[in-house]
Amino acid sequence: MRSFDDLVLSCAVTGAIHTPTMSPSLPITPEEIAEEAIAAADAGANVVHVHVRDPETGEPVNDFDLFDEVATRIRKESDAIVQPTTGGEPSSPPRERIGVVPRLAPEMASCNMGSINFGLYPLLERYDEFEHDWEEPYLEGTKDLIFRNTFGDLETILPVFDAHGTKPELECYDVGHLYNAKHLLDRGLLESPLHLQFVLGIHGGIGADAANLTHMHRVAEDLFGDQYSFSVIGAGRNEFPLGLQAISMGGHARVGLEDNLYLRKGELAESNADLVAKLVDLAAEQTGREPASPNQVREFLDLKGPDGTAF
Ligand code: KMH
Ligand code: ZN
Repeated sequence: MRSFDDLVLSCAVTGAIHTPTMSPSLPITPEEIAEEAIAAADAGANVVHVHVRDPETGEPVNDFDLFDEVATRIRKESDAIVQPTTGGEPSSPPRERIGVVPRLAPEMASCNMGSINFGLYPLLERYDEFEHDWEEPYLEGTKDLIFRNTFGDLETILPVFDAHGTKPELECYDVGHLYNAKHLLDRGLLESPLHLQFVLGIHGGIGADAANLTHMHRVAEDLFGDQYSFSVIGAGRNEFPLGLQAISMGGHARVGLEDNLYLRKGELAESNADLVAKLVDLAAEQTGREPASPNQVREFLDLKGPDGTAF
């Protein structure tokens, strides 16, 4: 693993997992998403991971005009690294979702390392009724959702990252995805050093427990030696325990309303910034590690810099 004393602290501000009924704090419009990202950066996040939603209904969409508006708004007020998703609205094909890279030419974007079942339907049990008509069928529909990222898709989309100088953050939802990344590296479709995001606790991927994080780290050590860095996403209530574990292992972490709506048991987070501030405090107290500046992260991850983007 590549060592870096300070933290790469990402904040995923809205995502495509949770729906408006689940939290009044979930940002929906481009203005709200940008404001939440800027406040999260002020609280210590150096990378802001963005999805977009229909401004009226909050339904996740792959609208590149909305991505452009969000990225431009953030850039005006923050030097945080803007990392748009290529996971997007998960039922759409990767060859559509990748369109945000040529449109924004971002410094970094997420890249999902394999296909998985992506079950959000268990969330249905927690709510009696929904604000918007689309919410229930959207969640129910994930019973048969395959979040598609085939080898053919990756062979097609990775050169697009390369063409725009966009560093892929490799989303690994299971151990097999680490071997996919190794395969793509061996074939020259990925370049060292890699930045891996271990995603634990998505229904369809690896379970969110400490032993699995340790295992994914051990496998990454075997496959990539000192040519990788890693961060962790713990879905739901696992966000802070796994985040802290990763930080104590020399890794990094992501928080945000995309992955977790609660500040603590039974208490909905009022903002993404509150989630960032909690992790910053825990990390400082427990490990002495603090968030790096965005430019220190740019140097560590060898990013092209904000002037190289199209927003
Ligand atoms: N949804 C997260 C579990 C992406 O946007 O490309 C992982 C993610 C993937 O954020
Ligand atoms: Zn995402």
